[in-house]
Amino acid sequence: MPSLKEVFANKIPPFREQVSRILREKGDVKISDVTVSQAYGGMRSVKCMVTETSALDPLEGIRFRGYTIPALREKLPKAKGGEEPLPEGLFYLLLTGDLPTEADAQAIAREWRSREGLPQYVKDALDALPVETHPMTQFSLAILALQHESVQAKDYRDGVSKQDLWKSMYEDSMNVIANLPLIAAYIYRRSYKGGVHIAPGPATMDWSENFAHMMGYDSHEFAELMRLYMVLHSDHEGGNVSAHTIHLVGSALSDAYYALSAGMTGLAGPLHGLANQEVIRWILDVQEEMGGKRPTKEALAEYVNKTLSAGRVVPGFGHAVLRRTDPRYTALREFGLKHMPDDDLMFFAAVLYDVVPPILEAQGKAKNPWPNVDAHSGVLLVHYGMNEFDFYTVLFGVSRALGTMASLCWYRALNLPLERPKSVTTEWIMSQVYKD
Ligand code: CMX
Repeated sequence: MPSLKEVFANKIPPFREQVSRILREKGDVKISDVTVSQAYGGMRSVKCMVTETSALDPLEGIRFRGYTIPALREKLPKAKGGEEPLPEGLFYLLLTGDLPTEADAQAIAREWRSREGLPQYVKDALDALPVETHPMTQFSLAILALQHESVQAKDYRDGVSKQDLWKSMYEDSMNVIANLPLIAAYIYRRSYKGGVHIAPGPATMDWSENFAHMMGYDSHEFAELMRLYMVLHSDHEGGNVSAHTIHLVGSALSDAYYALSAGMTGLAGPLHGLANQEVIRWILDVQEEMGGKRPTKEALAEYVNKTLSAGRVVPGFGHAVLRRTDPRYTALREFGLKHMPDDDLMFFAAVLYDVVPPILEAQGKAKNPWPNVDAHSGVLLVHYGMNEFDFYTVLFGVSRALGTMASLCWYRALNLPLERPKSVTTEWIMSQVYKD
């Protein structure tokens, strides 16, 4: 059976040729225009970058290499005795575009486990920080510290040809992915469990199961949740803040560690990945206000209105691209209905689903009133006893590495150039739009 690196290597020449041909023959064809609103408004919907691993349709939601989430849950290999897809298989799909066999996924599981090894200096760097330091700060810093191990940085120094830098990018990507669960678990245990660490489990454990184990969660169900969680958060096309940051930083030939560390600081923003911790805090605040009782729709509506009148957003609702319920939300909801249908927070999530969209619609500002992935993830984590909300975005970050590292390998394989859009001044815009 060829290794993942060999399969990837074989895909590169024909795809390089295809992209060169498109550029040669159709390089001047226009695919997007930019309006003044888009220039000021965060470049919404401007089609100006290429990402192969996934595509986001406003109505249908995400497709990973053409596969919807329900299709992936059905088609990707599962762990022994498990029903959720293995992130190892998803990574194979994201990198190669092909569905993996069970043996392909197992080979990656073994390879990631064999690449584990967190240097002491990374642990020392983390231990030098106050324990209350936000877990995302610790996460980004630890990835940056690990840059010392970068194979690409060394290859570049040694004068390796640009054509071949994808090889060291692949090595860095696989190494960093293998070690993210160790970093994240180290942060979790030092921040919340008195610094009592848990060593990696036996090599037979898959990536997610071992991650759950090192955090201190050994149930079969929690390992299943981690597998699903790691698949769902892995990629959301190229324009979101974390993926775009990783692309931008990587385009300077910065290695995987620099790029990923930077992307994680973007994921830490409350309008992006940090929303998952905000949602659960917000729900628990509501629960407290209701005296711990299950809320009526009217009482909940009042609380939503109070949040909006205070000039705050309702976390977990809305999306920059999606215009329907996020299918990642639906997948998490299905997991909850299967494993914890009677949980109080499941009930809360259901009532919120009924109450929030009509209020946001009536307010008339949010373009999408429906829930996003963050509206449900915390509910499931709390059920299993993970109440450290500040840590949730780290879980998101471990997962987000899968899509963004696969993309970074492709950016390097295609030798995509430095990203350098043109900025303009308001004076220039005025000179263009008020010509008469
Ligand atoms: N509650 C209240 N107001 C909202 C809202 C919400 N959930 N979602 C959007 N709006 C408001 C925006 O704040 C904006 O108001 P202003 O014009 O006063 O600035 C207006 O509606 C238009 O926003 P939009 O075009 O619909 O949405 P954006 O693309 O600007 O922002 C997002 C998208 C996700 C940041 C926004 O919907 C939001 O803040 N949601 C709550 C936070 C959240 O759940 N984030 C997680 C997103 C998923 C992820 O990236 O992980």
